[in-house]
Formats: sequence, structure tokens, C-alpha cells
Amino acid sequence: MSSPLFDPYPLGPYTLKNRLVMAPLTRSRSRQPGNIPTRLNAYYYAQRASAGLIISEATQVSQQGQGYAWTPGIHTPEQVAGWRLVTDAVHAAGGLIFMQLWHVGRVSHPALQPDGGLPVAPSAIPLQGMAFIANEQGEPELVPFVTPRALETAELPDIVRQYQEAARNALTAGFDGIEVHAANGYLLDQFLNSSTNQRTDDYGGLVENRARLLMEVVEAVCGVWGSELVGVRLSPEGTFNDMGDDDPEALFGHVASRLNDFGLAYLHVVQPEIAGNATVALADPNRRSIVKMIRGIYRGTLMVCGGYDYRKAARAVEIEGIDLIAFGRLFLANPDLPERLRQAAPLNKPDEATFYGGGGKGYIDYPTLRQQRGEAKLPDFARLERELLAAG
Ligand code: 8OZ
Repeated sequence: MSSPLFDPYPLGPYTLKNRLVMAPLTRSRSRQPGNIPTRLNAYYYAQRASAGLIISEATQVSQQGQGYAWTPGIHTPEQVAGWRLVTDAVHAAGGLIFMQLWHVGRVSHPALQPDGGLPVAPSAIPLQGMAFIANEQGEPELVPFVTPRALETAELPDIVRQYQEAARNALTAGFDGIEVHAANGYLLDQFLNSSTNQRTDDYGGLVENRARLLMEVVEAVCGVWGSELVGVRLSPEGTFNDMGDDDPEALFGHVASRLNDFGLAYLHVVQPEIAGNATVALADPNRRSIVKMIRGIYRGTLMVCGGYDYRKAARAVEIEGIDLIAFGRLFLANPDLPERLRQAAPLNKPDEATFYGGGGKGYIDYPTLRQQRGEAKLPDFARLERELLAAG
């Protein structure tokens, strides 16, 4: 098929080979102990290097920022070395990869926190549901969330510093840029939204105040990378992780407008019907699209994600003024997604049972079209997994 989706796109100093982006995807497969990326992770990312851009899975900026078992970090030398395997493999395969920087805030559990402390948040408001942790035997376990501790105003510079150090580490690890995760109910989104931010200091109340921490983080990481290599991800009107805001149009209109001033690589917006790894019904499907509103305000490169197929993606770039489309579940199951879309070929279905944790199964063993058609050799995936993990 022919569509501007397959055309090169200029992004900062780079030329993306197409407008199809691999969305950040939590897969919980880092080496333990230490949450360290492995050669298996490197192989998985390199398999997907035909994306115009890869965004790494959400990566905790500090131990305090971890919220799920086995997610990788970017705050120790071992993690930086592990990520170097990933960036080298992606570059050798001709790809580009940004790292997504993540602090989960209240979406955590003492089992994942330094010294078993309470997770931190803008306000001491718990979310409903269960945290995904590993128990003493290293088995996955779901345990109820706890009420987080509200951060003191004096602690907020340290949060900014966590992102800044992680940004420096991402540079050392060989990434091509970074994305600040300010979506899906994690720390920066908890500051943005009125349902999770009841602060009475300069970081709560008016939208300008609730956006302050995000702006400070963005400024700090732009100081490390230069703004043209920094993206920001938002999920306006998203409900995942118990989120909500009294007036999302005012909030996200303000945020989009402030982000104009930075000259970022891109703004990345998650469609509101995406909740984590699932698509949910919108409360009011007739409501004006918040993505459309943001497109009217934000002047730079706009990336969208959530529930796109070829037809919707083509329409978004051809008619809706969207610049880049990120695909999550489709890229997870189709390492050669751009080629499949170009050929209008059938797509592999993602296997939810292997989304989080485990090894190569449901990770590196989704075949390419050429492998399925017998035009390329199908590797012995079990053996490949063993070799990759043995190599360290
Ligand atoms: C689903 C499961 C675990 C993490 C996000 C990082 O929502 C995530 C995530 C999603 O951005």
C-alpha cells in the first residue's frame, strides 16, 4: 500500500525511515536481581528495528520509581551496561531508539521500594486494585495497593534530579533520545490530574501549579539532551490507574501550550480509550476529541497511540494532521509490522498470557512474514533464548 505512513520523517537530527513507531511496552523481562536488561531484550528490540522509531519500555529512573516486578531501571552501572547491549543491537539493525523515563509514584508497593518504605505521590490517596510484585520465591504475586506518602515540597528537587541522572545514564547507554513518561497515572500524571493532586503548595491547585513538576523535569532533561531529542507522553482523559481530572481540556490545553515553548522532539498522546494494555469504552463517545484539541494547540511533531490499525493510522496522517503513529500490541506480535502493513499482509495476534514476565516465548518468537512464507529460516527460538541468556 502507498501512504505517507511509509515516507521518511525528519525528527531533530534524524530521518525516521517511516512514521510508524514502536510504542513503549512493559514486558517485565529484566535480569534479576538488579532489573538489568539482557541480550534477550536486545534481540527483541533489534527484531523491531524497521520501525521509524522505537520507544523503550517504561524504565524506572530510581528504585523508588519502580512499580511492577522485573521492569528494567536506568539508575545503576549494570543497568546502563545492559541497555548498551540493546542500543548497540538496534543500531546494528538500522534502527533508532529513545528511552522512556518512568517514575510510578503511587502505583507501587513497599515490596518494590527502597527499605520497604511507602510509595510516594503528590497526595496520600491510594488507588484501587492490585500491585504486581515478585514474592520471596521470585514468583509473581498480586497484592493490594497501599496508601502512598505525600511528597514534601522539599523532596521535589530530588525527584527532578532522579530524572536528570537517568537522562544522563540514557545518554551513556547509547540511546538516540528520551521520552518523559507523564501518562497513564504514574507520578507526573498524578501531579497533573486533580483527582490525585490535592496539594496546597506551589505544585497543587491551579493547572499551572499541577503542571509545574512536569515542566521542571522536562527542563532538566532538556538540559542533558537538548530539547530536540526529548519527547513527552501524556494521556489526557485516561482512566487507567484510577485517573481523572475535573477539567481535562483546561489542564491538557495548558500543558500542550507550555510544551510548545521547549521545541521538543515530539509530543506523544495516548488515546483516552486505552487503559494500560486494554481498549475500553469511552464514557461519552460523542465528546470532542481531546487529541484534536491538542493538535489545534501543539505546533510541533505530534505522535498518537492507542487502537490504531492501518486504516485509522493512514487517516490520522493524511487528514487529521498527526505526524507519527505508535503501535503497541501490533508491534509486540509483529516484529516486521511496517512491511506487513505495506503489503496488507495478515497480522500475528498478540498473546496476552506472555505480555509480562517469562523468557523468549511470546517475546522473540513471533515470526516475520518472510519466515512464515518460508522465504527466511525460522530460528530455533528455544535454543536462541538459551544462547542469548547464557551470553549474559
Ligand atoms: C501496563 C502494564 C504495566 C505497565 C503504562 C508502563 O501504562 C505502563 C504499563 C502498562 O504506561
